[in-house]
Amino acid sequence: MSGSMSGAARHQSVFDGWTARLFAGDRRALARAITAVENETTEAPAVLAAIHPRLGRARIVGFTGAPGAGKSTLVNAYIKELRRRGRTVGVVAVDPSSPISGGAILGDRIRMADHAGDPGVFVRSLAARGHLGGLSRTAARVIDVMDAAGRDYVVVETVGTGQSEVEIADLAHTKVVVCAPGLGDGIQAVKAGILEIADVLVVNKGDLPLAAAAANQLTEAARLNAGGTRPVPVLTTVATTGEGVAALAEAVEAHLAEGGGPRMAPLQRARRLVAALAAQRLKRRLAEAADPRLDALCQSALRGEIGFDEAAARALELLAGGGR
Ligand SMILES: Nc1nc2c(ncn2[C@@H]2O[C@H](COP(=O)(O)OP(=O)(O)OP(=O)(O)O)[C@@H](O)[C@H]2O)c(=O)[nH]1
Ligand SMILES: [Mg+2]
Repeated sequence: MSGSMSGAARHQSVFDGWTARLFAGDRRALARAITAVENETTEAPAVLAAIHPRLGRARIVGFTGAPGAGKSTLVNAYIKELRRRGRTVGVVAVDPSSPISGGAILGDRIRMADHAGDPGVFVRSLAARGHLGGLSRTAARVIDVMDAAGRDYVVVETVGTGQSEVEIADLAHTKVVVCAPGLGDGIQAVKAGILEIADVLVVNKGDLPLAAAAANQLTEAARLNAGGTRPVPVLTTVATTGEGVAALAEAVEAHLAEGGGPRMAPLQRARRLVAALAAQRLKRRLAEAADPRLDALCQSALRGEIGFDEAAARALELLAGGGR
């Protein structure tokens, strides 16, 4: 068949052409690859296979925190700092709460529009998917595409409200938790388990009156929580002016250099994601199971005949063995 390629071969060579552009940093190829994995089009498996050998180079930095704490504004300022340092950036803004084109995503677009026209910055917003774990899976893949496309940093913004959706920020090497005065003082932070997940704590809106008090409370809470080990750094920023953002970038670098670092294997990330999704499934199955044996187990635990831990272990056995 000299001279004419078969359909499949032609398809493959077209595909090779645009993945080559993807790896060369072409924005349109990047947009196309992201759309493929986001919408799980017929091209998606080929994209995932093509990017696989190239994963694990980007530094992934997650920003999470209460709604309105200033995450998007801070991410915007952080991007500016990374660009000043000559780094290329991919941004994944996740809004688990709003179905499609929610106000927050629109807001993110506007706030990050500072970088419109800068080829070194690529922003993609993701909205919630209808099915369980869909958003985290999509986010993980979009991060991977940006990583494979050679972005030095991938910045992920998520609202941390303890919703049941897998915490997407878990996919990051370094997690920045953003608080604002009045929203997240020390005691609230401890209650919300913020100290356990944060690698860097930020009190944003440092220009507001209660910021210094909030920073003091958080610093003290972090010190107590560390129990003699080195506490999580607490920084104050004014995202709207960029004040404190260079120090934030330094704190992120310090954490990356410490270990969680850029070489945390994609496999490890995948493992975390699969474990979290499996836990969600189990939880749902246990909650929905109408199995009298399960009730009997709970009764036994209530009566103190077996421990709750033992009941949990047997419940898992029931699910595994019961064919349900
Ligand atoms: N005074 C002050 N206002 C700020 C600062 N940073 C952000 N803001 C304002 O706080 C509001 C919320 O900022 P966003 O960046 O949208 O906050 P967010 O955490 O991304 O919000 P969601 O994505 O909706 O959860 C906006 O009106 C910002 O202009 C700051 O450092 N100081
Ligand atoms: Mg935002």
